[in-house]
Amino acid sequence: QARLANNHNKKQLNGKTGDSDAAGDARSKVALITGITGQDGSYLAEFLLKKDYEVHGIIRRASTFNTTRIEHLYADPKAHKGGRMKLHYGDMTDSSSLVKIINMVKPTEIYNLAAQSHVKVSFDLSEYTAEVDAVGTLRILDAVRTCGMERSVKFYQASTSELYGKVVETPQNEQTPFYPRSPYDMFACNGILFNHESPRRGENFVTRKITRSVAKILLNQMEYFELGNLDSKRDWGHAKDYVEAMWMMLQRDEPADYVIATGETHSVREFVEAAFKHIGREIVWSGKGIEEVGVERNTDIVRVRINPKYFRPTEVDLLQGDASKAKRELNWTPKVSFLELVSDMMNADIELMKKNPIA
Ligand code: NDP
Ligand code: GDR
Repeated sequence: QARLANNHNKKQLNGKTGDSDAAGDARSKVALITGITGQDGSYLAEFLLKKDYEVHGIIRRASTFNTTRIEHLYADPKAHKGGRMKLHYGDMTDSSSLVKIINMVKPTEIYNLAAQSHVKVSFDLSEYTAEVDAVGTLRILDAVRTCGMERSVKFYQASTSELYGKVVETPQNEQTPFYPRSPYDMFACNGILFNHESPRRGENFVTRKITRSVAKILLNQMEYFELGNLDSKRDWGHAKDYVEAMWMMLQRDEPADYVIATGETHSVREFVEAAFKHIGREIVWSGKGIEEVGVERNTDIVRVRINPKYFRPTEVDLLQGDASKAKRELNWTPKVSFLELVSDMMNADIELMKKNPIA
């Protein structure tokens, strides 16, 4: 069976995979997603299942349910059973679990999305973050090699626009300094994804924090909320658009790194304003530095305050991506605009807070 799977994998790589809609081959494709319970993992699983993939995901043991974002993908959500999605316990810090899972699943494509992904937390948990995000990636690559699958697997790495750090040039593209190199001689792509958000975004990232809070304000469940740096600028896209780009990268004949971004940049302040505008209210800013507040026009009620505890030891001030290579080579363009993203997240959080005011 293993030999068959291997032959089949080789066929996949030798077959027609040059364009971004290899739908004819998709039925025999097997994807392994690390981080399947996260924002991107859940959208990607959904996307690949629609393309008829057999989808496997690695989940880690937690004391509370961590499968909320993918529950709807089970054939029988109540019993957590059935369908073409299969979950396996593992951890990015545990090599043997990774080897066992890869050996058993025999994936044709691996999407490595697992990470301690919160930037502020990475300063507090630096060693653990490096273990999971950096050494974890190494463990996956080594596990592929240990299983003798480096010639048959296509590998997607969730890379990040954070790598650009301090502004050297804008917009940032694949040529902007930092040059990842792989000693693994395999089909491996870095998706250098700029910030992407959705109603499934973790609650402590700034966009979701804002949309949750503004929804609560609308429903009179909260009077004001606190933020850190209002002036940092991000290139925010929709996660649904971005997982499609991940898949497109692995359908090419040759591996390459791609920036995935909208090309637009907006400040945290603008995001706040747009979220309030969505509920028909206007925010005006007054005061300076940590004294600055966001006041609701015509009411004089303070809705946003600054709390220095949300400042970062070092801040990335401005991110704006240039995804023209992805447009050229993958024919990828984002479909969801900034204001549509804000609306999508606002509508979802208003619904959520109506149903469950303590969410
Ligand atoms: P999330 O934080 O929503 O999801 C992270 C996933 O990784 C979760 O499934 C989490 O599991 C899992 N995970 C964390 N630690 C481990 C571990 N030790 N072993 C196994 N699994 C683990 O991130 P996103 O979905 O937003 O992002 C996906 C990837 O893309 C991440 O690597 C992120 O750093 C990167 N990225 C994200 C961007 C964005 O704007 N969203 C931009 C650029 C890069 P659990 O549910 O149990 O916590
Ligand atoms: P980021 O996302 O650090 O860009 O990392 P986040 O939403 O956490 O911060 C964006 C900007 O908002 C400012 N900010 C606040 N941030 C949070 N979380 N909470 C606040 O209260 C707050 N107030 C202001 C931050 O200072 C920052 O400038 C995300 C993650 O998905 C990473 O995994 C990924 O690598 C990068 O995007 C690209």
